[in-house]
Amino acid sequence: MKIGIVCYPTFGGSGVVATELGKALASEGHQVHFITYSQPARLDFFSANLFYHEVSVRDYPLFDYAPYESALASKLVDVVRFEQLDVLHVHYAIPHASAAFMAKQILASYGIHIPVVTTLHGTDITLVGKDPTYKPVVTFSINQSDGVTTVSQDLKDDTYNHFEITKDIKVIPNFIDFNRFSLQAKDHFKKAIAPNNERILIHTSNFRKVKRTADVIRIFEKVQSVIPSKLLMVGDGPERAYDEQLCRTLNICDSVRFLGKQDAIEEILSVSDLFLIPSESESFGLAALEAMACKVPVISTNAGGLPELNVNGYCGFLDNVGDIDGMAAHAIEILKDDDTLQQFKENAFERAKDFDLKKILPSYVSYYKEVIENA
Ligand code: GMT
Repeated sequence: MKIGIVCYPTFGGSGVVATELGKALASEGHQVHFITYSQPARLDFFSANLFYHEVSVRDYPLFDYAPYESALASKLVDVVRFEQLDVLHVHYAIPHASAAFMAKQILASYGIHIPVVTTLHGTDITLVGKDPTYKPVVTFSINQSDGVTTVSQDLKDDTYNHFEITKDIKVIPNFIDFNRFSLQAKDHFKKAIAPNNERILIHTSNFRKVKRTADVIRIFEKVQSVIPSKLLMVGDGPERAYDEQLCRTLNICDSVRFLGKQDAIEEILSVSDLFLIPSESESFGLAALEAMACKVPVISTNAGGLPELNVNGYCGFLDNVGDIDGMAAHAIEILKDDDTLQQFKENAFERAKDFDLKKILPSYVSYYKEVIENA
């Protein structure tokens, strides 16, 4: 197949899923065309089946806001026509689904029919999409898609609950590529972070409010008062400055390292003992799956799609949003002795195998075929 993929090219979960999906499809012999405003973060190598088409937005003094959606729709028309694509797969509804609808209408005037698959990733529904600013456009463009997928059953339910959707939605969960995410020997790095063999806790995110990163710090503060440990905060975003200040207030700066954005996240996960993801809402929790693939158990909230990934008492624990005491107690339970920790680590790895790329990729391929046949 010739597949067009539209996504945010950043480190965000939806962009990562889109890029990894495109790479995997290309390695299976499909021709994959990424259409986005800059080179996707993880598309940093050459493959004969991978193409990148840049959407450039012409600025003009009249514009306070340059019209990206129109530029994207125009680029989609161009790429679909000249590359003769079979299907367009857009990740994150805003504004990709409506741009794809616009392109589809324009292409129809050339006698070209292009099926569109929209994958909803989370905040495009739970936070941004249901805001009245975007809701009519999001609802319309989901209903006009030829196929719609969500990354969890919970996000599917949310979509039906908050929007008037007439389409069937298929759940295809996030996946993990074990070729990249697996435990690596990084003893020198572990020694540098935890010279006295302290436990290492880790959080990775974009430090947005929805991630409740201050809860990470507060949970850690309780854990380190019982078990010698260190905390790695990976990523960057609006809450980081507050979190750094909170570490000072709690007098734990010596035990917390803010590492900023990191490419080789699997190396940092490889030295970690416990992943903390106390999010307010999380449609799936790809970051937690990446941790589990590297044998890191997970303390999470029971929000959104997290219960579809994290299995309580097996590969981690789930607590209510904001239950800092509960999450700290469960963290201590996992970290309290080597045997317990090792068991949770093995279980985390076993659970991650359910989301192996090799198992999930065929679902996308057969869904494309179904959508193309029925469109
Ligand atoms: O986690 C983020 O804030 C990034 C966000 C995105 O849209 O790029 O991630 C969402 O999509 C990921 C991939 O499908 C999911 O694993 C994340 O759970 C989801 N984030 C939220 O729902 C907050």
